[in-house]
Amino acid sequence: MKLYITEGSPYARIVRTVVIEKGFESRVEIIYAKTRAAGSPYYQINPSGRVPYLVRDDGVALEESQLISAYLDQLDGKPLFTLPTGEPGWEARRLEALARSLADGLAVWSRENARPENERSPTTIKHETARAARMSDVWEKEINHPWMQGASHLPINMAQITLVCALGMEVRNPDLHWRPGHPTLSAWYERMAARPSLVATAPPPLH
Ligand SMILES: N[C@@H](CCC(=O)N[C@@H](CS)C(=O)NCC(=O)O)C(=O)O
Repeated sequence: MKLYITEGSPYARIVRTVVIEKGFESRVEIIYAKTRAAGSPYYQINPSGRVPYLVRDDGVALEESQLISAYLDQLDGKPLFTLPTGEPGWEARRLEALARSLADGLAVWSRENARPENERSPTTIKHETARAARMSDVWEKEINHPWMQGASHLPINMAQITLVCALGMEVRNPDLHWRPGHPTLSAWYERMAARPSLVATAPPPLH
């Protein structure tokens, strides 16, 4: 299988982390795609131009990090990320959605930062800065939820992976400072980000 990614995409990082957690490194070839560039050859492969994108061995291709993660998880018949039933399952989904919401806002902000300076929208940046601050406050409390608790040597879940990939965007955005005032979240992040799959997929800082 081929997995198209960019090094800075938190969504691609979610899937790359799943690949490693599943032990699928030899089955999934990682390919760097050129996104957001007119005429990119990647558009011949994925017309939407987005990553992550998994092209299966049978040629069928999948978009969307949640779908790709679920597909990979079930591929060997030994899923790692099955959710509990009933209320604990809704809590797990709620927390994953909350982590994804933070990632979505941070992705919009990063996209804005990547534009030429005279095309950036101060209104959008202000909006996303405020959203990230509110969401970090929420996560400072939610991180105590039993579903989020974990150590780098315990099994990991999709809400935890998604939140690490969202918060890890700090190295790509010099104006994102989610740590001050959030000691519990910061300590949690340090613990979780030390996990080998998350170390291996950490985005390189922007320079
Ligand atoms: N909901 C999608 C989001 C994917 C996404 O937004 N990818 C961005 C990179 S972070 C992208 O490929 N952007 C390129 C473009 O918009 O042309 C997922 O979870 O996979």
